[in-house]
Amino acid sequence: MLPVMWKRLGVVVALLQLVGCGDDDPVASGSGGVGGGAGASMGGNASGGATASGGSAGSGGGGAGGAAGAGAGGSSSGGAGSGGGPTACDYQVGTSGVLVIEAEALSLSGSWQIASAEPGFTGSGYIVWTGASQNNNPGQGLLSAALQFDTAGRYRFRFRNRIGQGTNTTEHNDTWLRFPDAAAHYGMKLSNGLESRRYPRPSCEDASFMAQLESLAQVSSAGCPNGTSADGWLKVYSSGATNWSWSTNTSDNDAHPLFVEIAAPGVFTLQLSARADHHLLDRIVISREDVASSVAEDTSLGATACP
Ligand SMILES: [Ca+2]
Repeated sequence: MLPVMWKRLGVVVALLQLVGCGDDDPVASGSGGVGGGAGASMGGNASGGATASGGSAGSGGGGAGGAAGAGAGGSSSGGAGSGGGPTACDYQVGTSGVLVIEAEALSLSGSWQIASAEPGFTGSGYIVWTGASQNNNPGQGLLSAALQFDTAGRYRFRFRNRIGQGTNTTEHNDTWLRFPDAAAHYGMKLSNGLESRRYPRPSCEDASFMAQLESLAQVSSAGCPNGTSADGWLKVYSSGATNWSWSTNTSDNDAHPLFVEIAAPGVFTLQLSARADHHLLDRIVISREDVASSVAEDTSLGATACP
């Protein structure tokens, strides 16, 4: 048994190196090593300028199989509350298993602006990041909302978005995302019925955590996303669209849709922050995993604000 385990760990380490916690993430030195037990899926906080080097932040377990605990590590500057999340909610999952937010109704910060020049939006408009791109600096222009979940489970995150400048579909097409107090959030795509998962840094740099995930029967691969990620933030991008689109993925050139695990009913924080300039966000939808895309993407649904 032991030799098998060591072999498996070796494979995981090799895989992580292959996947390359890489290109423009300069430090990322720390080997995940012996993670500190269960705990948050991230250790950082959202207070501006932190650049989230690799190994140091207490990564911890995150929700392997939904079992491990939540508990945000650290306070967040956006009013999200620390140590377990907010109590009052802004939005709730509706009876159809769908939560809807009109982006223009969020409390904006930084250089986010409400606009309505591009036709085809829902609600009263959309938001656009008019500041400088924050390609390696998540947490700027922080947007937060408290979300009520009445049922534990896995939920898909997607936004209705479009590029707001030019016609190059790989520019002006991404925003940062994290769920600081949920059990886990990651990119997940199915391949031959098995899950490939891409966790944010630093969680994905914890080799023992990734090995633990890969030991789950339904998971074939767990690791870091291609491209940038830091402090629990995932880069979320659209591909191939110059019109309004639901395309919502992480991991460059290896599109993984986004999911969040809710271990128990309660209120959890959604955070977005600026990445690409001129990225337009119309609405945000979070839906129970069993809800069909045609239902989640029904633009006639109204926002599901808490009473
Ligand atoms: Ca809208």
